[in-house]
Amino acid sequence: MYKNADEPYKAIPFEAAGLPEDEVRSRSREYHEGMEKRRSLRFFSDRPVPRDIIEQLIMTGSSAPSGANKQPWTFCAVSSPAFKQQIRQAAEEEEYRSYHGRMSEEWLRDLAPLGTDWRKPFLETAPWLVIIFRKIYDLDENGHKHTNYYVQESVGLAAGFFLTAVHQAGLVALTHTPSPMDFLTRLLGRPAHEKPFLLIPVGYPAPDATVPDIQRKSADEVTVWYE
Ligand code: IYR
Repeated sequence: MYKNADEPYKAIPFEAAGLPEDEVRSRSREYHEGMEKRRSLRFFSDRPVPRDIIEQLIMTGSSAPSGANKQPWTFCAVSSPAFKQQIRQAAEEEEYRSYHGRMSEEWLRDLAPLGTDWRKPFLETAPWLVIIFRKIYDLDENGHKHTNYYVQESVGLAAGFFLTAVHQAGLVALTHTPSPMDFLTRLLGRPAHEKPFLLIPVGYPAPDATVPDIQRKSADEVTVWYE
């Protein structure tokens, strides 16, 4: 629900961790080591994940910073087999068209190392599909529009926080982008000012899951220092 923006500035104390540098260093290293193990996975187990766990993961996603603290996102969490089946069917129809003509030759060549195709069985196997919507504006109870800011950036951050939480919890996820994605607005009955942003299957990995043999860039490749 829309929160009234006409609130004055009010500050409260911030609880600083105040850790020694060595502790900060070892925490940075350990966190990085853990995050380097994260992989996008396409092979899920059908082992159930209780709803309370998904809610915790969503609340970590929703703790992300956002433009003017508007939190311009909705997380739809789908475990209903009927909904998952409809989503898979609609996604595969779009993906089939994408892989058979809509995507450029260059795009298809770029995807070859990932081993993807139009088939998306994981949309039914994974116990949960979390679909993040971006809210281009908010509506208050009188139907008045209220602007959101940096919506793309904000929702990208929320998705990143969510994926991090999934990984830290010991679960796996895929950032899936069936294109176009408007069928999700229709199937999930979302209002027109909410646009699908990412479809993220979440669950346990299949016992025989594999991942593409690809590498991440090095620190030198992604960093420029100005000291
Ligand atoms: N949406 C398609 C294609 C796809 C596109 C990119 I960029 C990827 O990194 C992976 C897949 C699909 O999900 O297969």
